[in-house]
Amino acid sequence: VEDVAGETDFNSLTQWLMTNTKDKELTVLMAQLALACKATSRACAKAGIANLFGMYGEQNSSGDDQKKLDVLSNDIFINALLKSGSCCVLVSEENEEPIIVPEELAGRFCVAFDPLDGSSNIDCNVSTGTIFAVYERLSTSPLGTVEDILRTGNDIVVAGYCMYGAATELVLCFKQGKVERFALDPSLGEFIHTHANVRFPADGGKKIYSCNEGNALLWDETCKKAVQHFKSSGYAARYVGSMVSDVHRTILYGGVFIYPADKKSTKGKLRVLYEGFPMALIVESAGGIASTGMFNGSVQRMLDLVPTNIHERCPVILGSPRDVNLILGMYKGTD
Ligand code: AFP
Ligand code: FBP
Repeated sequence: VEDVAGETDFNSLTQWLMTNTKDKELTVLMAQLALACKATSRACAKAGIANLFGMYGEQNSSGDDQKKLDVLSNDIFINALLKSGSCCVLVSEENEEPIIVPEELAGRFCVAFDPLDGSSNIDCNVSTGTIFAVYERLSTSPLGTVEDILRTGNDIVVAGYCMYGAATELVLCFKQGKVERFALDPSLGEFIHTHANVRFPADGGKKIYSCNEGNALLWDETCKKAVQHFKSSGYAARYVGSMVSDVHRTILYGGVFIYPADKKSTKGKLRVLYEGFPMALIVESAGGIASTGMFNGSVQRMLDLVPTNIHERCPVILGSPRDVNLILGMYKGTD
């Protein structure tokens, strides 16, 4: 193993974007998103020292209590995206209303994002992440509109997440493209391309099921039966409680991540625009399956949902075809 200091040739995100994206406005947008991820990574790493643990004292669009780092990371992303000059509509988990970018700063893209997902994990130094989806606007009016972003996941131009874990990793997927991994080199302050064309393990990978089983009594019978099946088939339970970490592990190791609807949360917990859709595009592009399970009377491919509200929720079943198909088969009555 060579010392990293001996390296002389770096595959940076900047260079990767310039080679793979012919669209200059999109390249600028991606560079600003990466900058915001780096700033958020730094804030998470210094949180204990800089007195950034703990509550901010307000509630966000979901009625969740906001942490200081939720507010800080949200400001970081909004400022970076406004300065890109490439965005016309921004939707953040932390803002009840969409931000319609003023004409003098506006560009062609709309971004939905959760600036710091899993923030209930922050104060005990467990991984968190940012999740985002980029759309290209439809309207030709001077200002973007909410309809520009209330679209199916099939219209996403770029989906990505950044994980603030033992290392900071950015995972990107351009439409009809491959899934690419970049790791932040803290000494360079640069994301370095580490893995091209990330795919689920071909055989379904490790036998892992991932869900908040504390809710099991509220689940439907099929979900209970599926998890019982995994338990009796030698599966391991793994659940971080940060979607980015749980999905990242599911893609790399295999298995299934489930956040179902239940008797209390009849649409599940996770948000369509900035959790379900971007993760679904990445999972499908890596060879996995992302479904809602039984939802509104049918089993639906997640990317086909048509959201009618920017903070809409949906149930999530995603992972290796081996495991997701087993659950979907149970819903369809074939298993
Ligand atoms: P927080 O940002 O409030 O921690 O929520 C994170 C999250 O939306 C997602 O990252 C997790 O998968 C999910 O919640 C965990 O939810 P439970 O606490 O209900 O298991
Ligand atoms: P690894 O280092 O092999 O991952 O083992 C970790 C560990 O010893 C503990 O950190 C953890 O609490 C436990 O295994 C998890 O075990 P299980 O796989 O039985 O859930």
